[in-house]
Amino acid sequence: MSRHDATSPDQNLGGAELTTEPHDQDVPEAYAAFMRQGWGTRDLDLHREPVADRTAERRARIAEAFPDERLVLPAGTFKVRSNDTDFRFRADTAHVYLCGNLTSDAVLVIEAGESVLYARPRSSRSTDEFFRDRRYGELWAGRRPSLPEMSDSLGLEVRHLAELEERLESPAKTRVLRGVDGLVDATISPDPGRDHDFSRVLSEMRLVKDAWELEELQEACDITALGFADSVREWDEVLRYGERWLEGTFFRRARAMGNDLGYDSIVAGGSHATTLHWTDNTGPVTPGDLLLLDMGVEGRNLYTADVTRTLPVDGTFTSVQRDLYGLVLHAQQAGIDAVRPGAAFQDPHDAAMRVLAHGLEDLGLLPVSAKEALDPDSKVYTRWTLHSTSHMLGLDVHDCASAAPERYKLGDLAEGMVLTVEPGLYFQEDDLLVPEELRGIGIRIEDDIVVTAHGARSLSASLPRDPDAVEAWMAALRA
Ligand SMILES: [Mn+2]
Repeated sequence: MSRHDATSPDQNLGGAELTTEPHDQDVPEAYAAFMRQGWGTRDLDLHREPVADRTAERRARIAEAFPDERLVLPAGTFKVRSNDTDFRFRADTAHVYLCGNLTSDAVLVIEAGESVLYARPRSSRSTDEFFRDRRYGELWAGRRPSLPEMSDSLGLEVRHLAELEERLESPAKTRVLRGVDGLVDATISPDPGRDHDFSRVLSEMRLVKDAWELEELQEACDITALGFADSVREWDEVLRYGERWLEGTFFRRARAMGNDLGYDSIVAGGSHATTLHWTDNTGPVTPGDLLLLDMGVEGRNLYTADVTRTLPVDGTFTSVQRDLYGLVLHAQQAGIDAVRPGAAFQDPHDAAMRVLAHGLEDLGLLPVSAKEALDPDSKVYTRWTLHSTSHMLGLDVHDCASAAPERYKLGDLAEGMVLTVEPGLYFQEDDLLVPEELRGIGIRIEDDIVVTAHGARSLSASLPRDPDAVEAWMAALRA
């Protein structure tokens, strides 16, 4: 069985085919034979992963939802960036949620009350893989944990990946989390209805976070706050090199204390802020402008923050900037105030949009009254607010994306859910319907809010939002 994944055609299962390059040196048999001998043993010092105490209960829950079925959840594999250069591997969210494994190519199988992780073992010294394979060889890519080491650190049975094919080919009613591993997808014939249902339940079981997950999200927010502070501390370099410097500064903090970024940072100076997902980050940072920073650290256990601040490049807001910023802040606070158990998921959005629509009416921009604009059949104010106010947050930045509408978008909030509240105002540079002084201004303020027993708590409150506090914070960091 060889891997036939569109993104990585030369992958292989169990080392049957080596991942090599045309410029690699020839390997005469004398060299290969010499390489295979004379190696000692060296264990990896792995601790038991904290998630290992939680995954058995999670697996029991998903098994209960689909009794008498085989559930298959791949970790996924590498994606090529260019030729033989891959993007850094990041395991699939549902896979991580259910077994905690972070290594590539592994596949979790849950069936009849038992779970097995099929994983790629440590490179054997009896084949050429360890010194010749660029993607999986130990001397190229590092030492993978052995199967017993994996089993100890994750707290479940682990078998060789080469045994997976036989397991998947034995008859059973099977559901697969599709779109993660091309080989697994190709091995099991699709049943769109059943597989969609599986994906939906996997999303819905992550809607409510437990205490440990909330701690992980808090830590991600705390590291994110440090990354924002790093950015302001380096303001002279930011002015010199522009958006690119900030992207690098935040990434350094994300790597130093977390796993990675939860998503590509949005570093948007001036009118770039009116592009909602400006991730080119190639522009200047210009005095007199605003700078929109939407950045989040993914922690070591892959929970991510998602925070936005809009800062005055000069350290102080102009009066026009301050007025608009105040309007967005007022809208955001109205949204946060609407977060409580039993409220509709849409309530924070509706609360924030009421404030923004009335603010736009006060600015004389709406072609109709705010009341009329807020009618679901009109929504004309959305020309300047563009996006929804909230999304779930967790292991994915847009978490639980496959949940049924009635459990998420059209559902109610419950204690333990974590969502963003992030209204914005965006006046495009070429928008002839707004006064010239507003064109090219984009403002968004975003915090990560956990639904508590009686209300809400912000996980990102350590970063100032109030305009006076923002100015004081910037001044202190730049001093
Ligand atoms: Mn967001």
